[in-house]
Amino acid sequence: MTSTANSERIFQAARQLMPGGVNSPVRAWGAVGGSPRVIAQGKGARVYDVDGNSYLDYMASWGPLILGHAYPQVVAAVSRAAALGASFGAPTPGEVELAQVLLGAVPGLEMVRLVSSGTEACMSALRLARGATGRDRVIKFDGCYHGHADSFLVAAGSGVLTHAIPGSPGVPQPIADLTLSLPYNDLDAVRRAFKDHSGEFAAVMVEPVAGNMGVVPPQPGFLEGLRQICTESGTLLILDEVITGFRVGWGGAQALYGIKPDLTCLGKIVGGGLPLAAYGGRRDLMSQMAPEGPIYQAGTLSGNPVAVAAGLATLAALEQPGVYEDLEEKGAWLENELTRAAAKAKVPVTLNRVGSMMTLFFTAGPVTNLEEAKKSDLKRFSRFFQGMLAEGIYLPPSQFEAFFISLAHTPKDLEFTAAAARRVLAL
Ligand code: KE4
Repeated sequence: MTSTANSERIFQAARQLMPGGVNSPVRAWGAVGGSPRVIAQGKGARVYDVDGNSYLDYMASWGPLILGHAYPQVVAAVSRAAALGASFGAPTPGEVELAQVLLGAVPGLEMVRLVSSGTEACMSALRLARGATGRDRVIKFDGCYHGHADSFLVAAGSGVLTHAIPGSPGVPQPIADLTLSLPYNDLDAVRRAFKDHSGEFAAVMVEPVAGNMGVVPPQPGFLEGLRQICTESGTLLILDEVITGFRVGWGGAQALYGIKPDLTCLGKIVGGGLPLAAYGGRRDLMSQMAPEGPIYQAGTLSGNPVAVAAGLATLAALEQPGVYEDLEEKGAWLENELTRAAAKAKVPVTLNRVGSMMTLFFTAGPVTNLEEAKKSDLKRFSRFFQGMLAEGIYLPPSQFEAFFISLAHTPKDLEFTAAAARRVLAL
């Protein structure tokens, strides 16, 4: 391992210019310590820091890079689009094509709107739910993260969890009071809430596979129960598929589990690593968005043609036959190897996985909700993170995040990763 002097120098300079030296809190490595690597380049399954160190990347930029970095067809499409002009603030042919692809792939989409981030997608879907139902309250789940809009920073996951931020200063209490956060996978808690506040909920917003407390799959019946409760009470079911969309399958988690939401949020993969996200769903709901309807949402760069080009090229590659079988095979192989390595080293772990997204929790488990996820030994996780980094494996710097396998990870890469894990877990 060569030095990290350039990373440290650049990061120290960054800390004088940007809060915590980063443009998003989880990148600061607060939970694992040490100085974040400043990344200069990505290529395939690897990223390279400014000191020339190379790492097998399982961060995938928090999910989008399912093809691996600098995928040739994505680079070519982005270059072509950029040469035609970066943005017009006008309809473009690419956004129509991407909308058609999304509607063809995701069962719950009858109409869609493109935006620039998952936060924007989720906050817009909630505003639509509130406007369409005339109700104000929303249910979310502890450990789930739907971006940083005020209504969602209540018992949120991801960076809010990693940095143990209770909610966030700056969120007005009357806004926070409209959000009820319940334990994930706890249908009885949901039923009680609807009994106590029947007719008051505009929406239930849920990650159909939670990724922001670490990976926590839905227990059998959980999503089906939410669907039924929402249908019976005129509450809208919003699936936040910003991570799971095109990650766990071509049609996302809603196709995998056979759940038809009223609204869906997408992000990450649909932009191929560029700033593009989307929300959509039932036509009778989406048609209430301005200018067709009265509910307002807008964006200068929404449907940006360069980001759309990256998204179209990414989805074209994912639509090829065998893609998700390949990701499932790689995920299952690595899950088995990591589980065996931990057992051999007598380290209590729980590995939760859906397809190519997984989390190795340092707790005996099970991990079916946030309370159980928080039983993880965070010091042990940090040692694992740092040990794997020293072996040239780049994992997300938090126990409460997912790590991702891309199409670019080869069997050799996975074997290298498993061997590194055996050494690090045995330390
Ligand atoms: P963005 O605004 O970060 O594009 O998306 C927000 C969001 C919404 N919904 C889900 C399920 C998400 O996972 C996210 C963002 N995910 C985090 C990491 N898990 C982004 C990383 C970061 O905050 O830097």
